[in-house]
Amino acid sequence: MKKVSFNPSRRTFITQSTKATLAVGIGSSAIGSAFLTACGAAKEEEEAVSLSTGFSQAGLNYDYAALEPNIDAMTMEIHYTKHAAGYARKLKAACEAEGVDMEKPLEEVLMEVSKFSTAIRNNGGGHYNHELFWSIMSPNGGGKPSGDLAAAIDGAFGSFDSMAEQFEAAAKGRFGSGWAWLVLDENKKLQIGSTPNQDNPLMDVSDFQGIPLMGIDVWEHAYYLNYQNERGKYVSNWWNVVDWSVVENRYNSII
Ligand code: MN3
Repeated sequence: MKKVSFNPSRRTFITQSTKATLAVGIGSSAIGSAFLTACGAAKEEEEAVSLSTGFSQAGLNYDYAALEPNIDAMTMEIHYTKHAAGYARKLKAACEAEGVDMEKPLEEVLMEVSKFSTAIRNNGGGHYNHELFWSIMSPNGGGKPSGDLAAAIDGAFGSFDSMAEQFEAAAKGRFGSGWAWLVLDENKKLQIGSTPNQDNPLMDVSDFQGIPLMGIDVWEHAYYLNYQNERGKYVSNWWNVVDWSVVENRYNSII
């Protein structure tokens, strides 16, 4: 009988080496470590606080009804007090079970999330993503960014409208549940992409890498009560509540 020797196909090899490359992640880049330093520094310096996401819910800066008609009050209340609160609670439980030091930035845990359980990946991502999401929305939102971020958007995408078009396409095109993002990549270039479930671009397991500046939740729980199946309408209206001053602060703190 002919002996079958182990001979991995090229396809297997490529898959494995791609995974090995991805596992390094944004955390190993210069911008990744600058970002982590800024997250750590935020504990002492109040003005840098927008960059750091702790392990607990920080609270909303506006009422549940404040983003109407773009996002309805009941969606906001259920989203914040049930969905997001659940991620925060389960993240803490998982960190306690796995001995994760909750004194260090959550961002650092996410950048090496491949070392931890699926519970930390799902709930750590869920908690981080929602905290960012609440912080970049405001009843006084809308309009366009200004300053360096506006110039960077023009440079990377040609115009604000072209950026918005690409961002909407990423949000509408994400199959199933997930998020669309505007990030700074390891070369400090703006990029748009999306991630499934509660993954995010900080995670070493994500194939879309970067420092999140802005993200939109496209899980059905984020819009279904008001928009039903019309994710596209929700995404288009979402621009009315984006607080560009916060997104600009994130950009200016990292760049
Ligand atoms: Mn959500």
